Amino acid sequence: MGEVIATYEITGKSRSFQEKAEGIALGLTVGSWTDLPLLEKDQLRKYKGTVVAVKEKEGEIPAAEIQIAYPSGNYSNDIPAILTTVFGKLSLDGQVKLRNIHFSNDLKKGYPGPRFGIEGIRELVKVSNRPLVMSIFKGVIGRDKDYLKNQLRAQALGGIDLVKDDEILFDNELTPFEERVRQGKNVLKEVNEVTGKRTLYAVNLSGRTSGLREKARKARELGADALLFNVFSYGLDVLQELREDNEIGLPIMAHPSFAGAAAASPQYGVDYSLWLGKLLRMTGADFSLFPSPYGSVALEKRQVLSISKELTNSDLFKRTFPVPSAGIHPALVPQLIEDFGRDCVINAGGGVHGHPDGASAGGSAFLQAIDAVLKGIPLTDAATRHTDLDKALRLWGGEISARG
Ligand code: 1AE
Repeated sequence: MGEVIATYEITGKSRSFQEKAEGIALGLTVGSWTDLPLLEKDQLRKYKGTVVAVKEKEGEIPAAEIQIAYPSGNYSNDIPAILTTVFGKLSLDGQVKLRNIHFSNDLKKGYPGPRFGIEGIRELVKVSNRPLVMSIFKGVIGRDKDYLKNQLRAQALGGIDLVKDDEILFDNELTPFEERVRQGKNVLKEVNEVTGKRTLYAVNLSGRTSGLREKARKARELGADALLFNVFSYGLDVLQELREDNEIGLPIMAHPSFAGAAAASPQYGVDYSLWLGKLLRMTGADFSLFPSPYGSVALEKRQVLSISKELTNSDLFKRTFPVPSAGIHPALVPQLIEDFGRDCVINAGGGVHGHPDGASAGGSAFLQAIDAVLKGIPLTDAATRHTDLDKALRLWGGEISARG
């Protein structure tokens, strides 16, 4: 089986990087190899990490990009073992950023990738050639089933493709998980009979890890469309378990909550493109949500573009839908399509519910904006013919500023 090659960015004293790289290659594999008797050295040689490259970077703070190859005999082919190998103790160093992990094709074959991928999801929502639109339940903690039903109905009536639970809505007495699935299905069937459009609903799969598999299978049995999952509060291997279970077999939407705890620092932790891009795709997410560069919680533009590239580049796996999110409103649609193309999901909570005429008009304003952009019509022109878009632009239109 092939090896993994990890790429790191390290800061420290200039010209100390080769030594630091050798220390990492040794420390994360055979440990105190150099002090051992000859016989043991020979036996351990094939397990030692190899420094592949050390490139000093230009800049005021001394930094270098280093690459280390880890032999496949050192770990089992699973994410917990590989992350522990390449960034276990090292993650505590505080001056090392894990930029990327290269997996050989042999290793990649041990991972499922998305079950549906972009093409499969497009078949489910019956939308072939435009960005999808998703909205989010808002303000539903402490509300009852009727409140949720009304919110779902309003969102779906606007023609939105997908509605997801808020990630902070957990199992609770007022709106229990199974009940949300049952009533979601009924409401969306009713709306479908009126509009001809079948919106999908992603229910938040939450609770203890030991109960997730059964809960997800039950959701499938009750007719759930998709699962929302707070992957980083549980771990990537839990996502993979859910993805690989054929009795679950539902699209999985990975929420980025808690991802910043490991990825937000520029100096240490894991790169966002690995966390919300490559590893989510390998372990089976059909959708990866991440903050866009334009909204309330923003990532830098180069970061979101590299996440999106990892989700959609040519690979052994199906493609994962990039879902730029957080503070999204219809005036941002031209910029989002310029950044992510047609194969993305435009996701908005406040930008749907905050529309002056309510969530249904909010959803339709997004669809009007998308239609205009794809036809090459400026939003302001389209707004003269579409009241919902016009009202959204009056509220949110204006200068767009990006982070980074
Ligand atoms: C990065 C995830 C965004 C999300 O889950 C969420 O709830 C966004 O809400 P709005 O669109 O910012 O209101």
